[in-house]
Amino acid sequence: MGFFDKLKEGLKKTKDSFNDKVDGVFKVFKRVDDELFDELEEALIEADVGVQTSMEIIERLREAAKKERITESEELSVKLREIIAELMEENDEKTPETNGLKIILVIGVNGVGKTTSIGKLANKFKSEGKKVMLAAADTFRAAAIDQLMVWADRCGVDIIKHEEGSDPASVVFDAVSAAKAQGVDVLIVDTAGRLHNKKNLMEELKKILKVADREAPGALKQTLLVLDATTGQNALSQAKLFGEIAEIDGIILTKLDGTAKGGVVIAICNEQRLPVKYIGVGEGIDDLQDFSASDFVKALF
Ligand SMILES: Nc1nc2c(ncn2[C@@H]2O[C@H](COP(=O)(O)OP(=O)(O)OP(=O)(O)O)[C@@H](O)[C@H]2O)c(=O)[nH]1
Ligand SMILES: [Mg+2]
Repeated sequence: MGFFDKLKEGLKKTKDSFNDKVDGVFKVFKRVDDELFDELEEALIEADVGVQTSMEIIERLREAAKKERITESEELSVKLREIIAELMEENDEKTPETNGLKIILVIGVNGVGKTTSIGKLANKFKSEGKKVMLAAADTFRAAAIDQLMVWADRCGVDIIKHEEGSDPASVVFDAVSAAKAQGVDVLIVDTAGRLHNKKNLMEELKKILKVADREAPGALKQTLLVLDATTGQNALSQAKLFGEIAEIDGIILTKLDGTAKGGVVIAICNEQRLPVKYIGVGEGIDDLQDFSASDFVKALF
């Protein structure tokens, strides 16, 4: 399956929801008037776009309709797609490139898909010819370390691990040393997602970053927050919460294949001012895609 077909397939449930709710409005209301805008706003909220973002979209759409004298709803539906893509692209800065070491810290609450996404990322970078290493800094459970080992095996990349219960920052210390010694291009760090103690988690992440800064001052560091799309608006609140804990560079949005709530991507991009970098569209090793707002919108409608 090609890249775009896979995206479409992965977004099927979200697409159905959009078709049903949003496109439904365009079918019922042929003329552009206040009633149409009201119904459309309602439909966007129902499609998990979020209240604030839905209102913003409608505001922009109203302006565009007025300025461009759009009177037919069919024409307005084309405009809607453009506006959604625009809104999502506004925060999408290019990830800086480096010839040296890149350290990716992967954070997020339990079960959102951190470890799985790390496995998929490792595979992706490796297939691009990069030397990849994993660091098992989720030392909270032995099973977490084992799970990352399985992915390291599957991808054929090295992994640095300590015993269960050991200090995550010391795992990162060893991993950074090994990465430097072995000329690694990308070091990906798995972390524990226990959010029940916000302060501890914040301290833990800070310590990890401090070690990485000290041991590899020249390395490019990126913190990616993993969010589970099936949780809908809850993913949005997690983004807010983690934004208070760490400086986030981008989002990995997982499990889009299993949900009709994919509309939340639009709210995350817009309200959190955070770019979605990757999306998960399945459990397999190839089921992680670079995110493109324009492809997303194309696949959605
Ligand atoms: N369908 C689908 N399932 C996914 C995707 N990403 C992850 N999963 C599944 O989600 C479950 C949890 O994934 P993990 O990678 O273990 O999540 P985690 O964040 O590391 O969890 P903890 O280590 O317990 O905090 C697994 O069963 C994965 O296969 C995705 O894009 N699509
Ligand atoms: Mg994990």
